[in-house]
Amino acid sequence: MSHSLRTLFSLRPSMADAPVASVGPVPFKDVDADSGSGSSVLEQLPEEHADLVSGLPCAPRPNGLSNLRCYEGFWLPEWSVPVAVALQRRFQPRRDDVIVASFPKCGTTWVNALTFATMARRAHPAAGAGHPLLRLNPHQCVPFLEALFRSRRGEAKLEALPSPRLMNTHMPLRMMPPADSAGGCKVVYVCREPKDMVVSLWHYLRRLQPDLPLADVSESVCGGAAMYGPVWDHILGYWSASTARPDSVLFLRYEELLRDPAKHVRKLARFVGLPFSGAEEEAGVVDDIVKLCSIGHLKTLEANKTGHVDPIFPIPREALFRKGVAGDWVNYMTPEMARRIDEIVADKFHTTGLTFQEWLTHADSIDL
Ligand code: PAP
Repeated sequence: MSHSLRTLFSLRPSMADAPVASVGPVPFKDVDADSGSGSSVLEQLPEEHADLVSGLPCAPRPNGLSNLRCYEGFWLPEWSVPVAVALQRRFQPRRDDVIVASFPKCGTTWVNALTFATMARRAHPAAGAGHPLLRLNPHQCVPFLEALFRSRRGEAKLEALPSPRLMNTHMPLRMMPPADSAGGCKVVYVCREPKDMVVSLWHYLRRLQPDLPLADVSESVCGGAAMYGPVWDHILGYWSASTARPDSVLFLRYEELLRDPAKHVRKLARFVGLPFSGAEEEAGVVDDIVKLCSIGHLKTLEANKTGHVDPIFPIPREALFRKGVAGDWVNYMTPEMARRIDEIVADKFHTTGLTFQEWLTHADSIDL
């Protein structure tokens, strides 16, 4: 078994008998007194990592965005190389932790919301007027591992969180800690058709650089040197883990979620060990969760219309909620751009059983 597959899956003996809490994860912002007041990440780069970072291959990026460095085969923002090291060395998942993992722009915000609403439904009924997702952005409910591992203080906050913890990461599977220091936990990975991911990423980055050409974003993704890329290796790491250990890694696809969100919420609930009861089904709890987390609903909420994604990434939160459809690439990509991505996808995935074929043939954007 590779390092990546050994990662995350062995039970830490001390956690094996930990009681299973039933109230679900707490909304992170409610217990994090200073969330939102974060300072510059670059100021917090630990001294001891300066040599490591400066010795890695570099892909400079314009407009004040952090340079990318290639660490263990993945292009990470410079500031997050020490974060990856810290995660590998010190992150100790608990048996009842759930981690939402994704490549950026593949449905993270949605799956954070759905997983939070599903796991926290006993403490916070989805139809309730006081639901945390009505006053907080999904990223405020589910802490970002990379942000926490920027500092020892952040690590301590994570350690202090009551179980079960729900967290989010864009890190590739191989940046998770090795088996001998890791507790067992569950990972919910969401993947998206790469052309739609590229178009979504382009729209997002244009908030920082309005004249950014789509061709530049597409090229960097194809060449591998995109944030957290190569995207194919990111997807394949989690895909292989999900086929080897389906009880530990749930592999979701954004397009399938769009097609039948209720079916996937049920799947998610079973996966995290909280299947819907007959009474909940009758009461329409699944539909309540789907409605609460729908892009149409989330977009209207003040918490998602105001504020910024991250203190060091000054993009407004409302940019997290754009169209939310499959097939939007046809509205922006040239045939050559699309063909190039399709060819790489075919080459990288043809032996894996993972296919995006059903989405390659769509001529129009599908409003689901
Ligand atoms: P992140 O990696 O920065 O957190 P992420 O949430 O993964 O971003 O991706 C944003 C995409 O998910 C956007 O896609 P688009 O640009 O193609 O429209 C966004 O619209 C979509 N999205 C966000 N929330 C939802 C939702 N509730 N339902 C469906 N799609 C959503």
